[in-house]
Amino acid sequence: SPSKYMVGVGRADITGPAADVNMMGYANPNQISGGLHMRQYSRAFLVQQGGTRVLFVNIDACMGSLLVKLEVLKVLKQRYRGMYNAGNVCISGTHTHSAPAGFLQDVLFQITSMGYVDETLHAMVEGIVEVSLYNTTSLAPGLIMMNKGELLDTNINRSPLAYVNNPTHEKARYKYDVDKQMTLLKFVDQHGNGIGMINWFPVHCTSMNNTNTLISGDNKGGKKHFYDLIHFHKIFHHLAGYAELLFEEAMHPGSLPGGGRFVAAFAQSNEGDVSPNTRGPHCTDTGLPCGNVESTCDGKVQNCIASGPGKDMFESTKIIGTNQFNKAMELYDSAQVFLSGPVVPVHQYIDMTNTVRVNSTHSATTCKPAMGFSFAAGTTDGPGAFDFKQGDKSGNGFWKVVRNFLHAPSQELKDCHAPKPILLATGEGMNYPYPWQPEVVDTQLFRIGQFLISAVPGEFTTMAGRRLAGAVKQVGIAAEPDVEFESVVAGLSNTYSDYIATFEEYHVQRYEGASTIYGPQTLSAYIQQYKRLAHNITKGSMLRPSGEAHDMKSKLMSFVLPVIFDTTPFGYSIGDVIVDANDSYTQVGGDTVSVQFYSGNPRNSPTVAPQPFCYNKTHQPTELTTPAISLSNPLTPRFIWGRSSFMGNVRGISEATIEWDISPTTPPGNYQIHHYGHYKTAFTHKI
Ligand SMILES: *[C@@H]1O[C@H](CO)[C@@H](O)[C@H](O)[C@H]1NC(C)=O
Ligand SMILES: *[C@@H]1O[C@H](CO)[C@@H](O)[C@H](O)[C@H]1NC(C)=O
Ligand SMILES: *[C@@H]1O[C@H](CO)[C@@H](O)[C@H](O)[C@H]1NC(C)=O
Ligand SMILES: *[C@@H]1O[C@H](CO)[C@@H](O)[C@H](O)[C@H]1NC(C)=O
Ligand SMILES: *[C@@H]1O[C@H](CO)[C@@H](O)[C@H](O)[C@H]1NC(C)=O
Ligand SMILES: *[C@H]1O[C@@H](CO)[C@H](O)[C@@H](O)[C@@H]1NC(C)=O
Repeated sequence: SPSKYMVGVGRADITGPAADVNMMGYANPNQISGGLHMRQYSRAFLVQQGGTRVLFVNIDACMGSLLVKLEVLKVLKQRYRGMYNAGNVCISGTHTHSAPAGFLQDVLFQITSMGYVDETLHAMVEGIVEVSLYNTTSLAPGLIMMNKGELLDTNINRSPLAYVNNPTHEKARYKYDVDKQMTLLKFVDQHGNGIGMINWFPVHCTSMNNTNTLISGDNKGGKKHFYDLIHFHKIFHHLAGYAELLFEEAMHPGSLPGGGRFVAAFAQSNEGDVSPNTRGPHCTDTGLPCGNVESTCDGKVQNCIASGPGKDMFESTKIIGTNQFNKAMELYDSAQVFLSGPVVPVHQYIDMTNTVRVNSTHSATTCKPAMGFSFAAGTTDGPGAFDFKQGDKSGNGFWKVVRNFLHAPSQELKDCHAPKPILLATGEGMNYPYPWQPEVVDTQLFRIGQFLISAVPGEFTTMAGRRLAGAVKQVGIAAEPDVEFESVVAGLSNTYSDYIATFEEYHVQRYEGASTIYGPQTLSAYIQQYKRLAHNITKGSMLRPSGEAHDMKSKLMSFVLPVIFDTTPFGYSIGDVIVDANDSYTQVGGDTVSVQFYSGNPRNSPTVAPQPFCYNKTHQPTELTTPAISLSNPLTPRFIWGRSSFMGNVRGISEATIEWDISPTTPPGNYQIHHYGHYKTAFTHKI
């Protein structure tokens, strides 16, 4: 019989700086934000039973971050005394690679963003804490249902040659070398009306590649223009967008992006070795596959790039997002299994450089953090910039010299990480100006009835995630044999500590193994720890005391320049049109309207939408932020920010281009394109 829970859902805008800031994920120094494709949101799900609550927050960001979590907790602890702590709050990232960087506190993750970026952090923290959900009064009785199903043609393994090194008997238990299962929770109020949906499905949000500079949620969170008319779900005939916004719009036809009451989150799982680029890696020059262990073409990684299934990254994003949307809607509609049982969170900060018990006969030790040479090769979703290759177990002489200049790893560290050749000894002597990678991480497990959520501080590969979820489930079943436990991995939660590959995959030293930072026993350590958490959750056993999170906020440095001032060429004012729209456009040809204005830097108004809107001209908008036409058609325009010339750059001239794709479903009419923003004056520096 279903348990009645107190439930609540909420959503808030967390969009970061849409100009001048490096994007997080590909570590490509040239991928700097220059406009807005779709805003970023946080989506929160709160479940309470008795006096115990768990809060799961899914954010359209590259990952959860300890810095963000600590800042959020500072606010929540003060506002809602005693209700929230590190244990019952989980913040998990969708893993989009098209959102601004600068919200992590470790040096390695700040290199391409030139330090931490206060604007990114601020937008994220404000957005998360402002969700009007956290007070007890905003909870209402409700029920939660669960469903799961197989989603094909949406993910592939990007390191199959590491996966095959796993034990044969273990591989034999699985049909695929990536997980195809989507697991979904449906939230309904006491009248049975749907209020929210969250699902976990493993796939990198790297459909948009490392050339994209518009902020976007990628295949899970974002929303793109469609050129074609697509038939979707029964309640909706033609709508455009990607998974989260698509779902929310389907539940509230005609609502603005981020406007409807229904909250739909597409969360990340064990996606470490999982790519959405289903055509697989090919050489960009010859078109031939480059599936060798090094993922190279003519010895170089730069030309070996995975793409697909669409003709370009926009279409691929659309297809992968739509597949997830369709499967989620099907599972949502047919969900019948109710969650039943207690709500229990458990959490520990643990020092990952401690000894682990591998099995009943062996113990081993995890290592201080270090990155292998193959880490710098990048992946076939986004190759690195230098001459590093994947599967490198010996390293390269020149870079060893460069590395020794930073810090030469000790023999002890080398032995601990073997067979990984160490490129960056991040955990040893690299403490300047503050630690390069974390030693203490969040480990966390939520129980909602028979549903177990292992919130993990990094990117588990397919097999690593299967082992962890399986181990946690076994502990549950041993304690309560009558309960049909369901066990999911919530990837990229709370702290970010790179990848977690299996012991066997580690020995192949592709990107994921090279980025498994605590050495070959990293996964064993996590399995040991999450089993302990599961024992606590099912049997109430006490855990041994553990570490404390390191809060670096006061030490963080930033080298991102502020906006100095905004100006225009002589004779023009901010807001003037540079290139106007044409007199008319046609629906059939899929015309794109393009209008350009002199504008201000969008960083002047981080929390105000520089989002453009298209207005129906005969309908006077009463409120500037309310578009007069429904956005359920593919009408969401793109905002592209740029500076035209070198002189423009020096003098702070911003050009805002608004592009709006007309589709066959766009109603004929007269439209106006409005663009809103803020500028900083040269003399008073007022915004
Ligand atoms: C939470 O709710 C209580 C009771 O309605 C109210 O007094 C309090 O101001 C609220 N706190 C916040 C931070 O909204
Ligand atoms: C990114 O995708 C575009 C197509 O949308 C393609 O032209 C380009 O080569 C890709 N670049 C990389 C580095 O993947
Ligand atoms: C324990 O792990 C070690 C090292 O991986 C292995 O050699 C040994 O066979 C394992 N023992 C058992 C009982 O599984
Ligand atoms: C708009 O007009 C310009 C200049 O005449 C032309 O180059 C462009 O193709 C037109 N765009 C559309 C979508 O018709
Ligand atoms: C524009 O607004 C007018 C007045 O509200 C309405 O009659 C007309 O149908 C609208 N046109 C479109 C294309 O939405
Ligand atoms: C988990 O179990 C409950 C119930 O026995 C205890 O109250 C908690 O203290 C315990 N958690 C830890 C971290 O040991």
